[in-house]
Amino acid sequence: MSASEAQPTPRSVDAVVVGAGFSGMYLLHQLREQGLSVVVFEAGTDVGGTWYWNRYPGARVDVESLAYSYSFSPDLEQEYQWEERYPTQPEILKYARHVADRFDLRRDIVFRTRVTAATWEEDAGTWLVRTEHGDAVNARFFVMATGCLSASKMPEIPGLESFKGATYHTAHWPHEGVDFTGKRVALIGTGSSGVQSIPVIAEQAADLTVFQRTPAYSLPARNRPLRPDEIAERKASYRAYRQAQRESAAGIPVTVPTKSALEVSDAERDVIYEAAWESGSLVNLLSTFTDLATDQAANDTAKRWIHRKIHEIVKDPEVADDLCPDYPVGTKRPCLDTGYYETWNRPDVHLVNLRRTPLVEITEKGVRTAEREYEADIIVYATGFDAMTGALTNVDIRGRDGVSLKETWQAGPRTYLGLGSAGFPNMFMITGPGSPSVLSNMVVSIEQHVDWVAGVIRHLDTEGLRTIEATPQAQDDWVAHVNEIAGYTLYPKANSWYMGANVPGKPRVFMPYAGGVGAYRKRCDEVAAKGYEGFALTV
Ligand code: NA7
Repeated sequence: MSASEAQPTPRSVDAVVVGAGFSGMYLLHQLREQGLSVVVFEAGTDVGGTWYWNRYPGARVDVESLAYSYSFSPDLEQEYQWEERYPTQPEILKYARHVADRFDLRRDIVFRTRVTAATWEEDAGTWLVRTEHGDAVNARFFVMATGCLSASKMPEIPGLESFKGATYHTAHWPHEGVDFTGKRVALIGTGSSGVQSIPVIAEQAADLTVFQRTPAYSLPARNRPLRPDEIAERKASYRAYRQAQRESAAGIPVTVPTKSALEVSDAERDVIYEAAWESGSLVNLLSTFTDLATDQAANDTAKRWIHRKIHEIVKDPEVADDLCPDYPVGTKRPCLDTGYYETWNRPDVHLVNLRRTPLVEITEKGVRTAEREYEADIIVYATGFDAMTGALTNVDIRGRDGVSLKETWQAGPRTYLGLGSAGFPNMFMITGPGSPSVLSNMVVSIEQHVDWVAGVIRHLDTEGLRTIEATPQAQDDWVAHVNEIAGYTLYPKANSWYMGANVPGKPRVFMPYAGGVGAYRKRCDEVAAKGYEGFALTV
């Protein structure tokens, strides 16, 4: 069945899933294997989620392909041939499509369809889910598999509509691509999307001006084709590797550090940082010492070292200064790049530091700062997402007594384990706020959540139970625990999207769980083993 073929929407199913990214695809497969009827609604015309939408030039994953892939099917693992160490967006999308075909997923996915509302109907004990096309489906279970970075965000700048040239957001890139040849390009935003696309756009454009509010820490990816021997070796040891992923802190096994950054000599530290820089692995960099995430002085050593590196590569000292972040390393999402810092040595690439000269407005002709107007033919917005909660609160979700999820979360998201929220029975979130999610290899966290949700549904059905819902007490305790763990770290020191700081008016709350994937999984397993402790189950 082709992705675009219209499919009839059933009126009543066991489970409605929102989103056909890596979460929704695996959830569909798992629940179907358990004999449930499932419908997945997907706004795009095909599977892939993040990797369907984010087609900007240079888009790549920052986790290695042999680790950033499903583990649920050993056959899939053995059959699939990854080509690059850090695959491009088209390669990952190809993988998602392959999985959809191989497990015949598309027949239960309704494409080009956004879910607009979901209401818990107390008497029926089901969710009524509505779509933009007016379909209404009843389901015992409602799962938001909408991803952490899917509600894209345009900046709050006056005059957005007045620009007469072409405008693109990195998260809504045209499928046919964009030809920058001979164009003057303005690009706003220097998170991962900006950092990855800037070198590629610079190659093509006549001239590129980048408007930077906050610089990123970026590590050269040192991407390369995978060697046959390393693929064979991983395939021969996949089971053990997957287990190590599940037990690790970030879903990527690394050598666990044993030393503080402050207990080694400057020379020894330099050698260790240089090796991490050369390795092209973010997790290696962040795992160099025990205390980078928790101790300011320790983190300062990494910060100074990276600043030095930036100054070594970027020839203009003023530009290099502007590219040096002042927040602790790792407290905003670090980036993985190909030729990012080198690009600043090009004569046709210019940096505007918005901290010095703020952005005032978008004009007919381009971008105006407090200092001057920059004319452009194309504006690229690499301005990110209303992360972690945006996609959840964009749907009008109403739980018991018509209570709205959006209103309930006005002061910040409140969940138990990032899986459920009190007042919203039989509703689950895959990698919701309060779970490791964006601090981890997403595929590992997605699989863990999907397995857990599939397990709880199996439990309910086996025991003849009808509903499950987080208790307010368990939720309060979990929120306190998430905050307590974040409080031990330096994360709250940066204005990051982890903190909701990139969205004006969004409460400043550290949203992901920083306790590590392994420890978190253990906690979820214990909760299940104790009969879903902290959840109320009813017949
Ligand atoms: P990010 O990481 O949220 O980056 C967005 C960038 O856009 C960031 O540099 C922002 O600066 C900047 N931004 C946002 N709004 C504005 C306004 N109004 N003016 C100027 N600059 C602005 O999103 P990405 O798409 O790059 O990456 C998202 C994740 O995808 C990434 O972390 C990886 O996990 C993969 P700010 O930092 O807010 O000052």
